[in-house]
Amino acid sequence: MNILKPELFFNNSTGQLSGNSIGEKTARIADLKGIFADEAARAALPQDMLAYHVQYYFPVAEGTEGGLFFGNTTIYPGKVGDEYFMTKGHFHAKGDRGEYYWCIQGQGVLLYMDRDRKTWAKEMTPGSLHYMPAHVAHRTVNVGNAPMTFGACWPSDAGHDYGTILHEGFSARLVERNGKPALV
Ligand code: M6P
Ligand code: ZN
Repeated sequence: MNILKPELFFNNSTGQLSGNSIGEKTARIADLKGIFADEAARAALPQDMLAYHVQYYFPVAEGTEGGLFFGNTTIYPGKVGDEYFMTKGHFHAKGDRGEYYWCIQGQGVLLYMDRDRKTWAKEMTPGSLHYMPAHVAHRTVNVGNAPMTFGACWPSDAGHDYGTILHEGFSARLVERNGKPALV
């Protein structure tokens, strides 16, 4: 019997995935309409500017019960007006599914919001580990001046509900005040 070679690699220092079946998606400024408070500032930025990049590994089809998905997200440093670059943020389409995030590089903040719109925030710093409970929306923000990368692991049937956040937003935002991140 042969010991097989791994077909998938995770770089522990950069968080990058490599292998045959890695998917990629990007979010450019053009894709983030309605996400930031200052729409005029967003519209004034180069629309092809990269805000964040995601790599993912889906070993089973999306929606399959019982599997796990794995990925990373790199948010580039930048601001729309005074609001830091961040992910769209989402609840899970199957709301009772949780998720793990862990910070690999850079300085970030994880925003959580429950169904009652109660929002709280956690610092993300290399090595920090974050559990997102079911029914809690999550969004990540790069508050540093270098790329911020975090890993993620979530159930293959969780799905993404972006609509709720797009229409109702989070009840708090991360902006720069006197050169420092502030939750407003
Ligand atoms: C993490 C995971 C992904 C998610 C990505 C970007 O890698 O939670 O499921 O797609 O972050 O976040 P969003 O989908 O909110 O833009
Ligand atoms: Zn999620």
